Amino acid sequence: MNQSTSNVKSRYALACEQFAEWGVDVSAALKRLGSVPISLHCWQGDDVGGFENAGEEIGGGLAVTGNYPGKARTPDELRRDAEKALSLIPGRHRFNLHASYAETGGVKIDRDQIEPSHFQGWIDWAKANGLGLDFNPTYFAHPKAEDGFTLAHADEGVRGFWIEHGVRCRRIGAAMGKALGAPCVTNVWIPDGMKDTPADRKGPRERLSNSLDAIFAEPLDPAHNLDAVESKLFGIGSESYVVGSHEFYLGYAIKNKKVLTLDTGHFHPTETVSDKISAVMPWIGDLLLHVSRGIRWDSDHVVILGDELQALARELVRGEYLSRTHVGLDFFDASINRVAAWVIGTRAMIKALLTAMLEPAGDLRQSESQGDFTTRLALMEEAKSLPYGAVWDYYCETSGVPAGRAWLGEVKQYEKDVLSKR
Ligand code: RNT
Ligand code: ZN
Repeated sequence: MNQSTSNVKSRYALACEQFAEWGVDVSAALKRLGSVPISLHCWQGDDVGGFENAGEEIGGGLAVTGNYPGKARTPDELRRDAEKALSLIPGRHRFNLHASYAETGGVKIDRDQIEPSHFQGWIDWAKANGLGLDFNPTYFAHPKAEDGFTLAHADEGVRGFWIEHGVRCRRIGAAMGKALGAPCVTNVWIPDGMKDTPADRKGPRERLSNSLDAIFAEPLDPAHNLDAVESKLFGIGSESYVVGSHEFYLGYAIKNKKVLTLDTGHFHPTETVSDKISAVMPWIGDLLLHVSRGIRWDSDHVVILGDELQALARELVRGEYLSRTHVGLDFFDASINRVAAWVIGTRAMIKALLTAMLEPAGDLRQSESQGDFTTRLALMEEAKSLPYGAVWDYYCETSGVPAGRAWLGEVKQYEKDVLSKR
């Protein structure tokens, strides 16, 4: 045992004593933490580019800024990069793909033609790496999405094309889930909306509702595929109206027993997803989170261990919602090393869950139920300086990944050896 390992162990032992004084069982928390997979989004690795080579703009109101060198250009490069990131993240996780990451062997296969076979490379890779897979139809970066409408399009032909895409994506999701022995969450997000004040808000929503019904008509085994629907408040170019708003999808998900997706960047900046969780959970089955970090708008900055992330994790733990929650990430920053972005964001998410699991919940609830808000606030503030770092380092070491800042050296080396040569 080297010096630093024994330091990590002794700091952990001291931390356990300190948490015990607050009535918190650290080893029970670590056991729970290890059972929560995070779904890493593939699109941080290549700026939401995909591999169709259509030369299309990403569109859909999505924007990736930055031109840091080393972006993945092929599925193999993306997989190597993801493997590097995953080797620096404690726990067993999932990988979240978009339809635009199909592998078609150089043949042009349009979105209404894709099949599970085009994702066999991903399935084999996931199996070999002990990962689950999640999936998303891609309703952007395509000529038929250029005017900003897809499933709610007024033209029946365009709508039909995108419905067929959705139908095929569910089958692909089910093939992934079946092959990997855990359900794939297939998440529908569409960009449809209007830049300026619409004359008809109702029509597009009726069309979207009908399109979704058509997509979901085929029964699929929930052990293989779970359908999710993701709302948004506004996007670039859809400032005045988004067809798939929160109220729309909340209603749709409740009525049709679908997974509700809450993206932390998809609400007004004074609204928080942490507050919405206990409000929606009594009415829906499962929840999918797209954990992101909006700065002034839905900017998809890399997730960090800030107040809102911690509040989100606390709500999941306090409400015992984790068994019904699929935690996915959704950010894309091309201004920094992309592998580091994955590592930073995912480690932050796991740290937030750890902190939440180490919360002295009993004491806080007791003071609240006694109306002693002075004690509640005092304890919340004192609990902030408990030794979470010592527990985190121990968790990393016992999970076989670098503790503390040591992972950064590995990413820098990978940048030198691999990324800088692209
Ligand atoms: C867009 C949504 C959506 C996308 C990804 C690429 O605002 O958040 O989830 O970010 O599907
Ligand atoms: Zn999202």
